[in-house]
Amino acid sequence: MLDYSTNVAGVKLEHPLMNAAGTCRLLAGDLSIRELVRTPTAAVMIGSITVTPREGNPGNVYWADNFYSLNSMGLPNPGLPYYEKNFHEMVALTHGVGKPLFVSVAGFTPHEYALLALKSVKGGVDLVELNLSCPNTWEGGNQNRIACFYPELVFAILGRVKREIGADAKVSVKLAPFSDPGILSEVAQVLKDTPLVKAVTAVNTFPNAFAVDPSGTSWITFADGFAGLAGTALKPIGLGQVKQLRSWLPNNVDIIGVGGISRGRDIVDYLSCGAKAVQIATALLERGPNVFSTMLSEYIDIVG
Ligand code: RRO
Repeated sequence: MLDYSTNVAGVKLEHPLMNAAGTCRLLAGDLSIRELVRTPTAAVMIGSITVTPREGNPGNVYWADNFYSLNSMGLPNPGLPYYEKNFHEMVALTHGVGKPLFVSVAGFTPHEYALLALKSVKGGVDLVELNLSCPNTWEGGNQNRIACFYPELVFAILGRVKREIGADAKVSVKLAPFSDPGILSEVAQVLKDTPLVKAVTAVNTFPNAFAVDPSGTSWITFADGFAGLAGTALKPIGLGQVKQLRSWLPNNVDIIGVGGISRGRDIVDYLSCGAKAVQIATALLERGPNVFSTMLSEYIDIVG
């Protein structure tokens, strides 16, 4: 038996491929935990979850073609009470098939991040991904800031979470794509200086992309059509972010690559730039759960 196993943040994975946040939120239904545990995904990632339930943004909030996807989902999820009630069963289901359960959490304040992280750890999840990069929430007509672009805010959130769950907890921080390498290096320095951070997930979608249909109307109807861009078009950006982060972060901080991964070749490319594992969202949403076995056999064909 060949060994394709890897390790992120001290969590062993059978191979490097798992689903990304934004693709699985519930115990039952479409792309639910029950469905994902029947696939060869290396881990099950749920969320992002928030303290209070959210319906998500109204209207057409997802669009994909061959080269990219756009979404303005707006964090739809049943909220922390649902997860507190169900973490036990979720963990039992995933551990029952030998997979770890990861949860992506999204707060609106440092306190909310800490609360979500604490309840997740108490619920028995194997890794908490702090989503500091959601591009799609608006309040009173104003778009919320994306936390990871503000090094002082990143510092405050990490400090608050560390106080609540301790520096030994298994935590990854999900970042947006940065166009300014200077700010990315500052944020990397903050991550490096916080022992809580065992991994970085790079990258989230590129904020406020826009596309029109042939009649000139935006595909996305919420927020004037602005939406996060993912899919194949994001891959060179994701690889560049992973490579920069790998050069700045110490070896005890792992990188989980995400952005435009849809073939075995893409997994190999992310690993060659320094990722230890990878996540898929658009490929999974577009092609369904069979995508894991297809991509894994392509990956194995390449790496032997
Ligand atoms: O829910 C969303 O709109 C969303 C989130 Br939280 C995120 O982190 N990234 C994204 O593309 N969409």
